Amino acid sequence: MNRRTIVGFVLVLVVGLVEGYGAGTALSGSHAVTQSMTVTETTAVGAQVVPAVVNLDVIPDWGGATYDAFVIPSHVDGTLPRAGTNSTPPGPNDNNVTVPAGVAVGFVITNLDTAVNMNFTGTASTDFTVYNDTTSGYVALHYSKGQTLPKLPVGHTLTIPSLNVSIPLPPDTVVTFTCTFTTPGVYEYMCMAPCGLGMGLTGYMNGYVTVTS
Ligand SMILES: [Cu+2]
Repeated sequence: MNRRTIVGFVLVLVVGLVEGYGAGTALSGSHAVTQSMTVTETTAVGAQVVPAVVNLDVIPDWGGATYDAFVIPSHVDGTLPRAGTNSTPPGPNDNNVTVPAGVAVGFVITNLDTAVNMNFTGTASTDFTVYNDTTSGYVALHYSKGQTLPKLPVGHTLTIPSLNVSIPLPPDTVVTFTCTFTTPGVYEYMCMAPCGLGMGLTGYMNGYVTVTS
């Protein structure tokens, strides 16, 4: 198992548990996450909601020096990113994802960048877990919504401004959190850390989540 598989598996379990105690929006049929991302899905058991999982890598210098980028793992194929080729979001970029509304979507962000670009301060906008890649294995640190984050060194963030969600991405970690999009639409996500020329650039450190009904 690679680390994404392990964390993805853990996340599915966590999401399943959380959802089991949640509002319990029942699903019937499939709700596959689309756009060629790596998806981990399970079959529904009883009335439990099947979680969807979004995998994104943060790759340093993906499009040249300091053009760091969020990339769907299946698009890491050696070709140049299709970034900045469109001005109308969401556009044909390599980091747009589509998820269903009303379902707890698990995000598994693998930050392959070892750079530290800022200290993340404030409070946790939502529950999240940081899996630190250490010489003795992965060490999980869980943060709860509202918890103070005193100067956490990060390379990037995954921020969805319209939902007031901002997740710090420390260097060389896998970070997981869940998000339920209740309203269909297009949501911009971005990195708020000053990480270079990819910051704020669509297809690099910006992307879009399309939420379908
Ligand atoms: Cu960044």
